[in-house]
Amino acid sequence: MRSDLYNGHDYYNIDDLLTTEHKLIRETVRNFVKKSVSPIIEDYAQRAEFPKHLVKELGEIGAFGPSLPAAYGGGGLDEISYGIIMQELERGDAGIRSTASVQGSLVMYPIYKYGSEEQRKKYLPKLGTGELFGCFGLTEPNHGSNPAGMETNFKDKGDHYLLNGAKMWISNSPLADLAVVWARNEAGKIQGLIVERGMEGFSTPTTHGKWSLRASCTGELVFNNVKVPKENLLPNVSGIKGPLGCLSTARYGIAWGAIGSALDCYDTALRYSKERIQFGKPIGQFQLQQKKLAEMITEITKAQLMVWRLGTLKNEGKATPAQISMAKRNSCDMALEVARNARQMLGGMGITGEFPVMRHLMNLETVVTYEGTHDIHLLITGMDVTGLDAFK
Ligand code: TGC
Ligand code: FAD
Repeated sequence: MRSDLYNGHDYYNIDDLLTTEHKLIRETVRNFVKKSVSPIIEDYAQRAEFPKHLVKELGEIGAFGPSLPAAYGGGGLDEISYGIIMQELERGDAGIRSTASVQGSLVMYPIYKYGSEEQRKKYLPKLGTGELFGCFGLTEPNHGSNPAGMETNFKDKGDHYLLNGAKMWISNSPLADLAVVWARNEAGKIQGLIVERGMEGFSTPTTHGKWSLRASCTGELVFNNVKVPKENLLPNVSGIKGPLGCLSTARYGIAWGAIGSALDCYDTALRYSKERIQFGKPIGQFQLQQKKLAEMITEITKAQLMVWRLGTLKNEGKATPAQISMAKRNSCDMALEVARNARQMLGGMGITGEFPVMRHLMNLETVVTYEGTHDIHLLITGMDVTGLDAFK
């Protein structure tokens, strides 16, 4: 069992911008990670197994939908608190943060934002505690970066809808009790449906052989003439802006989360650089290693400032999807670079499970890909600054 000595890094005194409540929330989640995640996560990742028992614990610490209203299963917290929770969770493991992102931003959020009052009351409190576990089905085998091309569809059969199609790369699908699924109606409009485990014709095969996000369970959603009750349609949104709106809330969490991976890699490399002796001195005394550490903490600090500002904009209802997209891309890119350099600083030890760095590095290959790839986010910024749409 590895000891977790992490105590945060705050080079620009960003703590001064946080409230006492923010710091208390951070301490709670950090303690949870030290007690319940760090001691077990490497073994689960090595076995490619999701620690399902953590779902209830994540509910207990308020990790699911922290910025949704408390009356609907959320935490009633501000957006900075939400970001801090995601950062601390990913400091433990991106797969654990993913679980919270999916449940809060991609399952609870659409039911809260686009659902009927009956749907909100039926599902949200149980999702908030982790009694129910959800997943989000947007990506398809033939439509990843361009979900608007989706083929999954449903037909109105009078007293129910008939759903056909398939989703792939779905976090938590093999274990989920329900899925928020995006599909095309007969008029070609994209709408959301709540599909529950046990509905005939609905299956969730597991995806095997991942080298990344190994402590998170990924699978497919297969719909073969699934009869979905009419009351399971999300009534208050139609069009691709429905799922894209959910992505904006999840991408915001990832922008904070990836900094957690970077902080853990930096923390590990910094510690190691003072302990590992080569040529008669700590490797941290060599200029080349100091350059790596100096660049890591500089880039981490820039990203910390960016997400803090984004959080204040989001609290004021002013953060644009393009601003969120930029922060998601920047944090992931930065964290990957930090993880690669930290891995090198640990030499051979860097490839082992004795240290968390290789796990974070491999996880980040997913984090930089899902919720929109690096290239897609570059094009979103490109479109925002030029007014010219590369996707059309
Ligand atoms: P486009 O024509 O640009 O826009 C259509 C409508 O949607 C609105 N919109 C957004 N609204 C909120 N948030 C956003 N991020 C939005 N982006 C667009 C837009 O204003 C418009 O509204 P309206 O009222 O005019 O109709 O749509 P497009 O189809 O051309 O989109 C292009 C593109 C590439 C930006 C979009 O398709 C995209 O973002 N692609 C990336 C796909 C992606 O991110 N997939 C993620 C799947 S889920 C996932 O990965 C979960 S991982 C979970 C985990 O484990 O953490
Ligand atoms: P593609 O879209 O095929 O892209 C391949 C390459 O082409 C990329 O480099 C991309 O940047 C590039 N590319 C594509 N279009 C353009 C363009 N116009 N210009 C320039 N370059 C372009 N999805 C869900 O719906 N729910 C989930 O819970 C979920 N969880 C996931 C978990 C994991 C572990 C992974 C790996 C993925 C998950 N995803 C999920 C899917 C994820 O969102 C997609 O993988 C991602 O959006 C990219 O789609 P794709 O894999 O089909 O790649």
